[in-house]
Amino acid sequence: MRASFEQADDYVNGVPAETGDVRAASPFGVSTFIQVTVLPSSTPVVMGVLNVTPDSFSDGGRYADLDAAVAHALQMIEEGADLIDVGGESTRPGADRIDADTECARVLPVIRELAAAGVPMSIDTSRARVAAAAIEAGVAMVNDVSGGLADPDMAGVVAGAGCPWILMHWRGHSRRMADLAVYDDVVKEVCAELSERVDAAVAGGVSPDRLILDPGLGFAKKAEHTWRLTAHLGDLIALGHPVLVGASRKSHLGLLLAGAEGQPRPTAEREAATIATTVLAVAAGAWGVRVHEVRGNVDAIKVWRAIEAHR
Ligand code: PMM
Repeated sequence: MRASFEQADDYVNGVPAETGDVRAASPFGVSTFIQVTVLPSSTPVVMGVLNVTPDSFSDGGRYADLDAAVAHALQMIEEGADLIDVGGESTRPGADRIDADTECARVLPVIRELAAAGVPMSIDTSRARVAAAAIEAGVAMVNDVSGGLADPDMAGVVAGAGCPWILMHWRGHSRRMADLAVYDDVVKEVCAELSERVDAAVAGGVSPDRLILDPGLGFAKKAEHTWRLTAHLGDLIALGHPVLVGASRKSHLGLLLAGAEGQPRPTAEREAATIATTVLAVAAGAWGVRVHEVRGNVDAIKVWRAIEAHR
């Protein structure tokens, strides 16, 4: 298991690199030992998805049991994941919301066990109360698919903790996001809307060097929007923050790989396509990728790095 990131003395996406083990300075406890906002550009972050939900689109129900969830997280770390993104609420299109207590009951036992094992984690939540409890239990980063829009208290929690915050592009909860996939120029609008989220986060007391941006592929986006954002990732990176890409197994890949009768390729069979998106994202300058199947993506990044090292 990788205990901390490599020393860095260069710049990533225009952000000055910081170094070192932050255990001593951490307000969260011993499991918070990674300095995750800034990294050498040669080391893209691989975030392994751990959905502790009964209904996520690709792995719903598989890791709802504590032992299965912990074992899967440890396996992803073994395969080379840099951190585990623990989520307790499905954000698949059309999903109903659950309450904060249910979300906490799903994620906290898993987080506590993984923290005890020294596993670096983020919490995938758009609720401030869940984020605060997860930080207390040992996560190092907040992954907020709403970019701070869903809960006005999120900025305060993140500012208080001083932890990194992933601001994903989002226009509304799962039930209504299909209706919100309307753009004149998706790249410009996503960049503008994310810039507003950065401004709001900073106004809420969060340091800009703690912010990571994410285009929110598939969230209030049709396949054509997702492809266009992927093709123009550089515009998002030019905003000056590390950029995370979550293309893993998403529906644009299922549609691209549809069978002769138009039926989307099943989620578990979208792995090769996911790996292609990973390579192209890191080659375009992405800070990291969020994936379900770690090994193949880590291998692909190693191939990319080997080629880069020989330029
Ligand atoms: N996608 C999902 C959930 N959380 N977080 C970020 N930052 N970016 C994403 O693209 C993203 C996310 C939906 O996928 P899942 O249901 O497989 O977790």
